[in-house]
Amino acid sequence: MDIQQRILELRSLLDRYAYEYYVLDHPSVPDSEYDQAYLELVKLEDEYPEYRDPNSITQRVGGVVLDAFEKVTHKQQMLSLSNAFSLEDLKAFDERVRNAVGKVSYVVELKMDGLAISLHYRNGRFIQAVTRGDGLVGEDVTNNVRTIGSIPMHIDYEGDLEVRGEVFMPKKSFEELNKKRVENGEEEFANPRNAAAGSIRQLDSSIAAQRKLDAYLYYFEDAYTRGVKTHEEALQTMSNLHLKVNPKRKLCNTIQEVWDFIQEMSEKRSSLPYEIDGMVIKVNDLSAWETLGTTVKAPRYAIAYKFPAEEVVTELLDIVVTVGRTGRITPNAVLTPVRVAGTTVSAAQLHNEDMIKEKDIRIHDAVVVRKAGDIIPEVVRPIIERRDGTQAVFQFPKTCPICGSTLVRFQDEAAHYCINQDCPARVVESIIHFACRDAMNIDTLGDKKVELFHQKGLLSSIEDIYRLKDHKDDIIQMEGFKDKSYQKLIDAIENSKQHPLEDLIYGLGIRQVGKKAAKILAKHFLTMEALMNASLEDLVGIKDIGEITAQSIMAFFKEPKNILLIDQLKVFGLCMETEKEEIQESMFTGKTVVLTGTLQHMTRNEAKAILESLGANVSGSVSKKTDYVIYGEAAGSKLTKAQSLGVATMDEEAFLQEVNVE
Ligand code: 0OX
Repeated sequence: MDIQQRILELRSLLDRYAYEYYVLDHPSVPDSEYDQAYLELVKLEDEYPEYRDPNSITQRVGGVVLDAFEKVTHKQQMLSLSNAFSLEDLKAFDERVRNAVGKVSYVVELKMDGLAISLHYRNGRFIQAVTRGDGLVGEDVTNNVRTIGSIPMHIDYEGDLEVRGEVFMPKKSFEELNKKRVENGEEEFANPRNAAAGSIRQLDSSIAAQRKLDAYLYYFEDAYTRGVKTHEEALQTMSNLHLKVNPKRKLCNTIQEVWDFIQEMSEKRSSLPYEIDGMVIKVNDLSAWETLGTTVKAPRYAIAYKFPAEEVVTELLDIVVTVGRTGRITPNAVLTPVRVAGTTVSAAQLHNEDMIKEKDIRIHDAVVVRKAGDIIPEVVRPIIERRDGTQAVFQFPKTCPICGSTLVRFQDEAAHYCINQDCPARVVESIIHFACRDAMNIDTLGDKKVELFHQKGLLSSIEDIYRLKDHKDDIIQMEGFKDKSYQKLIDAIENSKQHPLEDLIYGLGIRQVGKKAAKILAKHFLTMEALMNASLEDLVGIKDIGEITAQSIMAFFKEPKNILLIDQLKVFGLCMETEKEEIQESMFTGKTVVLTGTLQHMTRNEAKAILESLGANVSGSVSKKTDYVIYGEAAGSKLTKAQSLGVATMDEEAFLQEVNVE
């Protein structure tokens, strides 16, 4: 037989086997038969390299190594979803939909907790996969997506086709991966979503191939213009093309039916082989999608219902306090380790004394624990009925657990502070903060190293970081250090000197001065010297700098120790000034924007100032020339006019996200 023909035959046979195995979960042949065909294909492709094809099933093991991912602009924005948290929210969504398009039915899908992806096929061949990115521009992860067994490399479709869906890591793969990482002394992934995202962003596709990812597709681009009438039909069409679509979904005629299905799946959630973080409700009729349209970020024809955070019960073994860089004392609950939302939790922050008292949390209580925002563990409440007399009320310490000085609780503040500036815990924490990613980003100087160097007397203050290069002999003798790792550390420290002024201001750890305030201060004063010489009036005169922050900045620069620190850092050559900033590029640059309605987080004038700083022209009336209408509560005719003219509209939440204001 003709070699090329045999190769094609084997490929199509193996594609079918893969479809049966990964998509249908129902293989028709034993592994041995698959292996036989696979080996024959490998051999032929080896012997006849002229017939190699990146879409051949043999290439699913990966091997391409990139320097970086190419950026790709999505042909149509990849939208995200607005959120609902209750039946009331869903009823409001239903009402909005019915007001616009009349009676509708909904397709209710599981909300996969993975990362959104766009797949491109041309004349039946897979050609590109792009991550969502910021919705407008994503990254080309084609090579990594090729390694996902359930994504077909060939489909029966002529012309161009884009489909979108979610790449995820099944629970089983996640557990196996973390087990291996522990064995290899590597850090565990916090949850399957992070593991999936980390895998899809591997520059070496053979690593992605080992990660056992899967994908469900839920969106067929341009379905309506291609004659598809409903979302259900779009899903069916994709399924017929061998694209993997989640069969666990339901067509519902009322919002009550939607709610019942949500309850049903919420009960089954823990037994599913993958993580879901909610349900997605989509209008079924695609002509209604056209009528409803989208806001700047999300479609109006769909909404995500987010499950409440998972709650579990465990025992609170003890409460220990830690000292932060500002001297703030944080009580922490030590817990019997327990699995919650995908990871094992053994500690949770308790915030302050009042919170412990208000919730009446006692040592040896059975407590309800959950993860706030699915990340940070918190104690929700004690289970009082489980008390057996062994529980003890926690006595908040009177002295610092590290330096022994008396703790202080300022008026109107819930937290206690250790006010000893030389408290070793504060010194260590302030150095860790200075080196952290958001500040000077000395990534080779992590928590453990700072503690070690502090213990050995090499780091007693922030400026000592820039003296570490005088201690080569001491450092390379330490466990875990070699010539090379020492050099990496010193290089990272040297590089940090070029960091912009705003990072340095943030790194100083001035109370109340977070990333945003540091940026505002750098932009306003342009030099460290000008900031140090600022008066209280100068500071409170800056938009977004309040009285308390201004006081705190004044207090910081009054301290001789801090002035000395900055002098030293200047001598070491750190960047102490910044250029006057040009207009920041954003989606609003050069656009005409109208503000309407009552904004909740700022006045309209403040929003206008932000927009103008981004180079937007803020206008008072809506016309065809308007690019965006940003609307708050009780928006009236301007919003209606924008909608009728087809001008893009954006609610306050989306606007705040876009301009990074909380
Ligand atoms: C999910 C999921 C995400 C398509 C239209 C706007 C959002 N995480 O499972 N997104 C969507 O829909 C897109 N559907 C889903 N099922």
